[in-house]
Amino acid sequence: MATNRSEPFSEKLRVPEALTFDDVLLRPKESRVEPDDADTASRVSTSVELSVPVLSAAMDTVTESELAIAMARRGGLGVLHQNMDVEETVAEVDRVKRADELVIREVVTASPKQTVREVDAMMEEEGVSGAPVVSEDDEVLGIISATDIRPYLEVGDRDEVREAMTDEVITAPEDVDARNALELMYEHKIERVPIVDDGNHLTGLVTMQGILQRREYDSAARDDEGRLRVGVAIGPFESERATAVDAAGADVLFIDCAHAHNRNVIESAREIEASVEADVVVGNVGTREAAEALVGFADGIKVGIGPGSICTTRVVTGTGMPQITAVAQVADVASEHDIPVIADGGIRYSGDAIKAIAAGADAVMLGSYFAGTDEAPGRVVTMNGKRYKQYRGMGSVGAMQSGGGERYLKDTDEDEDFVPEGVEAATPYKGSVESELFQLVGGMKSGMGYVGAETIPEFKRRAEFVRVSSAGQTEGHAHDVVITDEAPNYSPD
Ligand code: RVP
Repeated sequence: MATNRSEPFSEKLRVPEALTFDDVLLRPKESRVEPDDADTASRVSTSVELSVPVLSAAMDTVTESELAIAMARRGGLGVLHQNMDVEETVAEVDRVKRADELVIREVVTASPKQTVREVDAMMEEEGVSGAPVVSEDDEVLGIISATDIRPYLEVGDRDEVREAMTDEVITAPEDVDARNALELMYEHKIERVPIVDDGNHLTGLVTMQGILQRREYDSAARDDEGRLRVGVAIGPFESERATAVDAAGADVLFIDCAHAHNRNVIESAREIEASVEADVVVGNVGTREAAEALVGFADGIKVGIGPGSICTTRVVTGTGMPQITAVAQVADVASEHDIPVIADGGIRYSGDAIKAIAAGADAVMLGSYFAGTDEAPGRVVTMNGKRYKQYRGMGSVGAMQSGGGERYLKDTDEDEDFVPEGVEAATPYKGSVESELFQLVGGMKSGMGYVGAETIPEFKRRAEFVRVSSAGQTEGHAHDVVITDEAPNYSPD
């Protein structure tokens, strides 16, 4: 059959160059910025700012509520994966939202008619050391603590709570803030303050322990109500999940698709965006044209076609875009519309993360970097004397079989008949996410120092790249030595 091409095929071989992390380095510049003074605050979507612009990937071996809580407490953001049903996802969002709440809403209460023994057992079971005593219609009648109960337990077990409780209760109104609550606690030497409405009905509880815990995380990512922020991955056509997690208070929805430059995906993402309150980030894409198709409605654009450590998209489909070029192309368009860009995948070192920002990203997303931490799901396994955790692509056979490969599934995929675009693997066990984040952010801040930029916007303006040869790459790694002690932020593998 004749083709209608007007250009010779050989013209296709005049190809543009596309670069990735190892192809470039940041050019050092005159600086007065000490790494400690560098401020990494940046946006992940039009209305969500983070003090640490780092996201943990929406993968079933990376982000569930435990890692999402740890990330948000330290200023980053966890994105819950979509390999669970909608109810479970809502429960996971809830767990993050409740983790550091100033006002606890699900309060363990006692009834005045219960015996002290019953209340003692209940408090032990619920893991609390005190409880407001309320009437049947939730009016606050008193408060009881383990110390109030102790003398009664010694004299008899039939005593009712009303005899043991403190009935002059210090309460606070709904709009109490942490400082006022703490002042009340110090003034009255108490550890918990029930929150009440105008009719003295219980609406919540503030505890000293909760306030002190919040203080420890002073740069945490919090919403307007002071709750930790959380992101959720949504399949491109999953409006039900989107509506449910939006109602549960999710802050950013990530329309999660291996190739978001697809008309059906874009149409559906646009509808989802219009129907929810949360910001909606759409991805993944890797070209200027894709960015142009998204800037009209997306609150953020996620970039990455094939750079992931467990991703085989490029070899299976022959398609992809080296990540530094992909980020820069998308950022060219997105920045004109003031829409944040997230560089997703392929980041192995802190240096890669800050290079992605120099190329135009506002935040970075990492999978393998966090999969080995305690807070990621899955257990530690030992192979050849080294400890690992499982890490698998969401387009791997295992993830697709368990329902999580939504982003890679095609209509033609039957039950066991997949064309995977990812592998199942293991990643070295790393301990707590706290030290991993410390190293990642520390390295990024040092990069800002070398370029002489105090803030991320300034860094993006000042940063320039140089092209690195393969000899230059070799020179950049530890070379001609035998490493005797592992560094916490570098492994030659
Ligand atoms: P990495 O940090 O290099 O491990 O990459 C993580 C990213 O890889 C994810 O955020 C996602 O965009 C991508 N991914 C996840 N699963 C797969 C796959 O199976 N191909 N790819």
